[in-house]
Amino acid sequence: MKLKVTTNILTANEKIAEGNEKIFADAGVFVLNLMSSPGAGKTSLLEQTIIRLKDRVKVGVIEGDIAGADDAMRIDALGVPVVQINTGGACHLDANMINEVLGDLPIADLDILVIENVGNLVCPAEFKLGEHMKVAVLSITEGHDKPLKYPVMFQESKALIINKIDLKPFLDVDVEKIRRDAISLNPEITIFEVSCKTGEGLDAWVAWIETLIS
Ligand SMILES: Nc1nc2c(ncn2[C@@H]2O[C@H](COP(=O)(O)OP(=O)(O)OP(=O)(O)O)[C@@H](O)[C@H]2O)c(=O)[nH]1
Ligand SMILES: [Mg+2]
Repeated sequence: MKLKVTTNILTANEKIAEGNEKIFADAGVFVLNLMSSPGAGKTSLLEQTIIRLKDRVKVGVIEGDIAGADDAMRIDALGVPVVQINTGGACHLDANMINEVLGDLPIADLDILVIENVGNLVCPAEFKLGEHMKVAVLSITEGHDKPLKYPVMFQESKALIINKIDLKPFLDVDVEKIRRDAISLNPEITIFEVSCKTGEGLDAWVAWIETLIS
């Protein structure tokens, strides 16, 4: 019975996601769903990406958090359009939450819309929002066992950003194992090692994003 309910929720969500997909196609905007555990660096990556892109590319952002507008304020400070969704407890965004805020963004004027999902390594990967692609961020502070223990996010993502590599000297973490395991789960996944603190690796990530929207 529980499985049936879950299946119905996912089916209902999928229908709304298809509607979002059409809205995004009509607006000509590329949509990226950014996912990770709490604190892996999604907003930091977004800030660094916007700083590098915003002279050439029109970026908009939807922020998803259980509560608060901290992340939206960080993005607003960079002068790009942003809407904050508070899920009020839910551990992920769903397609209906996205549909409800689309009128608050100038989506027809945007080249790329980034949706920062609620910090959670499990649930966000299971809900389609109508995005063109999902991207996972994993901080090396989370440990090298995460891809195999939480496989769905890595299987669903087109790219994996391994963040906080500036902390490598202080940690017993095997970054090569993260790479190997992510590839074993998803042979097509594109992997970037970055530091949002030092800027290392970010130019390659930003160049890759630009190839997707050009
Ligand atoms: N040393 C280091 N710290 C980082 C890096 N990237 C982010 N941080 C720090 O990690 C913390 C969390 O970063 P956020 O960007 O807020 O993480 P988030 O994934 O958006 O967090 P939630 O939205 O709460 O899930 C902050 O204190 C950042 O300054 C990095 O590359 N290196
Ligand atoms: Mg954030």
